[in-house]
Amino acid sequence: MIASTRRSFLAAATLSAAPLPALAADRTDWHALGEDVKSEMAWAWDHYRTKAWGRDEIKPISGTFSSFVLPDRHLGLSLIEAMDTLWVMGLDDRFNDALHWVMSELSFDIDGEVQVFEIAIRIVGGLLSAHHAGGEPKLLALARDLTDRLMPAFATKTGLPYRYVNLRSGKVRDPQTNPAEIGTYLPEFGTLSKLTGDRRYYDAAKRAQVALFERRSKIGLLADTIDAETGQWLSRRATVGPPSDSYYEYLWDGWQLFGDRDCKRMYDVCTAAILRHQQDRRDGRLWFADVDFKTGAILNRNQIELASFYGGLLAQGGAHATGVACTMAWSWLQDRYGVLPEGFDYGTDQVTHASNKLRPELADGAFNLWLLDHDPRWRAIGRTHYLAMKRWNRAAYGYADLADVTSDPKRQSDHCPGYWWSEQMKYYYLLFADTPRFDYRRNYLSTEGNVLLGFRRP
Ligand code: IFL
Repeated sequence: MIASTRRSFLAAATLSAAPLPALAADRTDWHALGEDVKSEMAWAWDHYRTKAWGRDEIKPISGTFSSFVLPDRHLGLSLIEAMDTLWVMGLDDRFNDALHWVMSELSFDIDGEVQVFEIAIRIVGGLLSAHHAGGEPKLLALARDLTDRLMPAFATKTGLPYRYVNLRSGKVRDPQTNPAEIGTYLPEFGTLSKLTGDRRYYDAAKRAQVALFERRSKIGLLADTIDAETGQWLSRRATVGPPSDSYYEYLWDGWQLFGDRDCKRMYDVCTAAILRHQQDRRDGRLWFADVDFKTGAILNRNQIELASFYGGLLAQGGAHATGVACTMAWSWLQDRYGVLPEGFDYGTDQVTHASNKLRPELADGAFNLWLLDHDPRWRAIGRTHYLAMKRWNRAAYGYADLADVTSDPKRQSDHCPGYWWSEQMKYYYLLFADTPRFDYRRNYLSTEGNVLLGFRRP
């Protein structure tokens, strides 16, 4: 429970999405703000419990639900994604309630095709982080069973995985893939290998990363579409945004989490090429342009919101000043629109996609920077992100996507993505609350915000 004076500060702050004056940063009661995040999580969870229990995603305006993983079945996606966030916030009864559902209801013996990347980062990662939080062995067994069902996708000549696999038959589909869907497995699969003693998961995930790295151009860049069967590139666009973003993140993470020197070398080579060919300054702000992966020629200056995590990664990887500059450019854009649009072209100064799918990336970047240097501006950026979300995205039964961040008022749409439960609510809380349940010096959060290292059980 937070004191009423704190409540009134928070209520007043939610009235405006404009950046708060610098002075307010000094006066913010961060602990109270952390408690506010926790109470919003509990409020949204209780609506999910009533309206969409065991379903993939709640529709927060209508109080109905939608599936994500399979067209006609639910795997409790939001529930699994929420578990370690509930735990780190100390919402233990709700965590145990979710655990009970997972133990009694969840099974992956389904004749249905899933997207390997999404399942790995969200469900394998969600089960592993819940296991890290609560220690329940069945969570590890479920994560292993699910990963075993994904493994046929990695059995290619090239080592580059297919995008889809049938959970029961192992039938694979769609070799036309991209860096993120090739190389975003090592932390989850490697953790599984560590916990089970079975190397196959680590090896498959790393082989995919290496197979892509070996296909970099002479100037060290990767394009964004490739055929997993032939290993031939199908495009020439190099980007740090989707669908390449988390490939780079997981190279660094392989080093951070497992001390894998190959991962560090691959990260360093890729990053040196990106810094050399993609940095582009405009009006004093630093962006990363999309370029031709063979020549480095700029193709476009369109920025996808998902790339706003990148400054945090650069700083983690040692390019601190560049990471700060990159994050500050996205913070400027956040201040301009209140909420980041999905697409913005800094060349034309125009919004290219006006929606925002309740995205966590800028909060992710700010949190990673905070872990590194504790500069108060990262907390301030996280606070702006959180208060704007409270103002614009809060609906009757939870938090909703925005259809248009440029309209006044901003228009909501009836969907809450599963990652909301795993990502920004956790980043905000960790950023503000200074909780003893988390080791702020030695930790690891996956691309989906799943904590695979750093929880401290009371
Ligand atoms: O699933 C989320 C994760 O952060 C990711 N890509 C996009 C999602 C959030 O925007 O890697």
